[in-house]
Amino acid sequence: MLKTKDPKIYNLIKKEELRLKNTLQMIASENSPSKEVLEALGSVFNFKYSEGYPYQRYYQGTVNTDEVEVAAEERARNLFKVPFVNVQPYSGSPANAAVQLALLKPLKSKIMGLSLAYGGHLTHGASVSFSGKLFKTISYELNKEGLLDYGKIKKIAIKEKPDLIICGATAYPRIIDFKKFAEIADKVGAYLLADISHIAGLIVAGVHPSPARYAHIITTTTHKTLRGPRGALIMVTNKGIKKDPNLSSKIDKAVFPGLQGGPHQNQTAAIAVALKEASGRSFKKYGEQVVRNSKVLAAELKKHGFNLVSGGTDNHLILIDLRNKAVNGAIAALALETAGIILNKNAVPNDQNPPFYPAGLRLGTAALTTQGMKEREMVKIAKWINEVINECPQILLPKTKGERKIIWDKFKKDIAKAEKLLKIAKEVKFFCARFPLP
Ligand code: DSN
Repeated sequence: MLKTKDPKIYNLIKKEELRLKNTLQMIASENSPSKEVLEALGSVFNFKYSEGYPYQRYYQGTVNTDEVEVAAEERARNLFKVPFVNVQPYSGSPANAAVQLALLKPLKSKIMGLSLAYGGHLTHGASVSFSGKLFKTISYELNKEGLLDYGKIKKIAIKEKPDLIICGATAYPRIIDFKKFAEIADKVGAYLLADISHIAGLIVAGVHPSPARYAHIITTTTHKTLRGPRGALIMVTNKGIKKDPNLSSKIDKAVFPGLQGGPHQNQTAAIAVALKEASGRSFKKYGEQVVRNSKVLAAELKKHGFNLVSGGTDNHLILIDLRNKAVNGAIAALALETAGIILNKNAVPNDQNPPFYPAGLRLGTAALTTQGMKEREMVKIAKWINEVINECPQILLPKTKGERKIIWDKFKKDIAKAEKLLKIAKEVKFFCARFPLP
């Protein structure tokens, strides 16, 4: 037993269970999968090497592994209504890397994606990631209202002629118009990749439009709103196959042997379980409730005087711009953690701050909704968030890194003792007891 054989790790697991139980999980990219998903994840499929694809492996003993991978593929194809899927990517970044390896020529081809500073992902062409280092890149931003400006995106695409346009984001609270992106990509002859990692569960639940008719390729992680284990899928659409009949086999080759070795088949089994769960009626209700909760939370935060990027939300996440409150995002995120509210600091459009001290906060309702919270609970949570932000010092961050660190370290010490926040943390703990983890 772990408890006796490795008490250190056992105790850390128990402490993490307690932390999850006693605090509000509002990181927009997190969720709690079911016990059944975790059972598959911890299963004997963890042992198995199975390089290759079902019925064409480089290792023996894959008779059951093949069936698991085929089941996951079949479930994903049915759920997302696509003709082809690869379920092997270890996570979202390798999935996007594989797509880029399959479609693009290093140093020659050009990627166009949403800028990291405006809610894009590292792998959408950010200069610090492989995608920005291996390929030419050009980014698009949000407009003054915090919205995707399709007219401007079209102009950039016509001028820059990218080979791959990526739509999808990690911090965009509004509906993404995949049809408009498709018109732009088609006009310039680019491939369109829809990275739906954040919204996959909402698409399945029918509360966000699907890109299946419009994109050539779709990638998604499986652990966010989709509520599975960590992992990812790469899907090729009918439109993608029409553009390039060899696209599916290019994707397969890019994942293995191009990028990865043996697939994590325990993860594949868990993905299969999650996909079955997501195809049920209750998952549709779940997705609807996620969005309802998000909208109520946004409306309540606005009543408390918070500025929200784009003015609100259509999906599972909200981006607060704290500049009118004169509180830095890093300061706010740590104060909220002290009060038992877990979310992340985030850059907002036109953010002049360094990335470690951005001006905003990103929060989501996917995990809270899994625990059974509804509109009433969102009203309460907005009130707590407001109380915490009102307790935050309005510190003007110094320009140099060293000076910022001194202020940050002092703040960390002080905030851990802030009575008002510790009182809220107690209330949060009591409140959370009514909403157990799955
Ligand atoms: N880290 C993920 C998120 O929080 O959105 C993206 O990879």
